[in-house]
Amino acid sequence: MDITLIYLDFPFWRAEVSRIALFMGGIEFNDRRINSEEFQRVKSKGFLDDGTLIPFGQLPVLVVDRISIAQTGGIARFCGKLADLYPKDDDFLAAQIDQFIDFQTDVFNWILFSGKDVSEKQKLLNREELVAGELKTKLKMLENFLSASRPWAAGSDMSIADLALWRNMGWLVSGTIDGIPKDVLNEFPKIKSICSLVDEHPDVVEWISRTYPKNYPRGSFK
Ligand SMILES: N[C@@H](CCC(=O)N[C@@H](CS)C(=O)NCC(=O)O)C(=O)O
Repeated sequence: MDITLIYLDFPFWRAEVSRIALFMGGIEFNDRRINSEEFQRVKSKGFLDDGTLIPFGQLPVLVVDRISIAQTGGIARFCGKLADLYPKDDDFLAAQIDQFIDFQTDVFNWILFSGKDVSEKQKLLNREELVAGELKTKLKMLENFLSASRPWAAGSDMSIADLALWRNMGWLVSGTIDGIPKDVLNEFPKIKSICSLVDEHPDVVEWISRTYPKNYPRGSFK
């Protein structure tokens, strides 16, 4: 199987969950990173400069034997199955994992649709209000939902749910998002514990040392 994962040249969770799953599973793939300039130019056309199809004009895209597929969740599940980080024959566990993947999209959307200086007219949430209100409320719900007796988000083993949670929470506490404090996870030990376990996993450490720029603001879970 010839696999290429296409995304921009940074470790955002949408791509990272699948990149790391493939790496952990020892699945050979082409980690294709395009620059923002090319993406901005081609996204409305739906094709990269070399003719590769980008369905919906969005990234990530996975190309398997020259056939493109889009959407973070579907790509992550496919890569997760190849890497044994997502079940092939346990539909209920699969759904349990899916809920954590979809939650990451919600977190991203709250950030996307909020801002530092927003006017009443824009009807966007101010970041401070977001942090104190919806974000903390939902993170608390996530915290309460995670099991105290299990190290991972779903099931008894690490899965793509943990990879997605780790990377998106790392972005949240990285100090690079206007108005989101680095200590936003401080009240949530179970979330931090999963993120620390992923952060310390030898394959993840190896992947980071191979692909992340030095001093990349990954966020800390200590
Ligand atoms: N629903 C898509 C959304 C992907 C998405 O929004 N990707 C961003 C890059 S992180 C993008 O391609 N934005 C360009 C656009 O939507 O026009 C998914 O889950 O993969």
